[in-house]
Amino acid sequence: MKTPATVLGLGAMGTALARAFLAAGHPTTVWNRTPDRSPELDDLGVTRAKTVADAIAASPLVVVCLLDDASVRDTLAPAASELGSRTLVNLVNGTPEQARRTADWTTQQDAEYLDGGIMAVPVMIGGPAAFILYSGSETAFERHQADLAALARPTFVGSDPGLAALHDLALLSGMYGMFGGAAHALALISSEKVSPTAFTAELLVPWLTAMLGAVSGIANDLEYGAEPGAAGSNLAMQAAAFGNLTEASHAQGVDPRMLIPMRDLLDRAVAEGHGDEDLAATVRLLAKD
Ligand code: FVH
Repeated sequence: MKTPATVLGLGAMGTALARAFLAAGHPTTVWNRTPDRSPELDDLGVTRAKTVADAIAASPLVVVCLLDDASVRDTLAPAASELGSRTLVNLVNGTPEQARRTADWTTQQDAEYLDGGIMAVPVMIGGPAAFILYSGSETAFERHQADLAALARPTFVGSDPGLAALHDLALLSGMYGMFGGAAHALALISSEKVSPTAFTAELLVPWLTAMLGAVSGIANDLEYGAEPGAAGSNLAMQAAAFGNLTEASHAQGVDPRMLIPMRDLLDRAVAEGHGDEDLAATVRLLAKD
């Protein structure tokens, strides 16, 4: 028999997680603050617990997928005595500090703790592109790795419980930078009679895809140092050209707010003597704050 699993929280993500456990044959118990949410799970054979304590008692593997850190604390505290000898997997978005605090609290309840960062949207859960980052108890990860694979590809990033959140937030930072840049690009292109869909498919996506290669170059520079003469696009040149982005945005009636922080960072890098270096210099400036 597959390991019984409990899911606390039936929002969009918790529902997808419960559905994936059921699809993989895990006896699945759920609890949600608002009862009877996601009725479609009933036909799939889910067991609904009336209380958090009953839900935790039903399974050795307990997955929490609530809104935020405060809702996790409020939900688990009254049922703390049920946690002993179980593995608590916290997939709620949070900070490394919150993860470490919840890990300490969970260990005090004689339970094992894994923190997780879901790198997927609900529709991707159970599919090949989804992955979930885990940190915390390596023993618990090894014990439940096959069970957790029902949700998404499990990737262990270290025994410090804060590491999954750190990786998660770093990946989301990259994602929001891309979305912010794409939002500005689309605002700029929409200031003239240009088709946003054609622009995106034919130009923006291929351009961003090509530029992803440059990110690996930045990482190599950070880890191994710059290759001599490698700065083919030095920062002084980039800072000089960047003014055109903001000036043209104003002229087209587009708010340049997404671009200002990058412009300021490039200007600072040049002012501090890094004009002949590449973008790794901007990472070093950010990391010094
Ligand atoms: N959905 C997504 O695209 C992202 C993908 C990456 C990971 N995130 C994180 O997953 C957590 C849950 O997100 P969600 O999408 O399931 O969120 P909602 O659909 O808004 O559901 C929220 C659930 O939390 C329950 N809840 C809220 N506050 C409390 C509380 N004080 N006590 C107990 N439960 C609470 C809520 O219950 P109800 O409103 O139905 O009664 C839902 O079950 C989240 O950390 C994302 O950042 C998702």
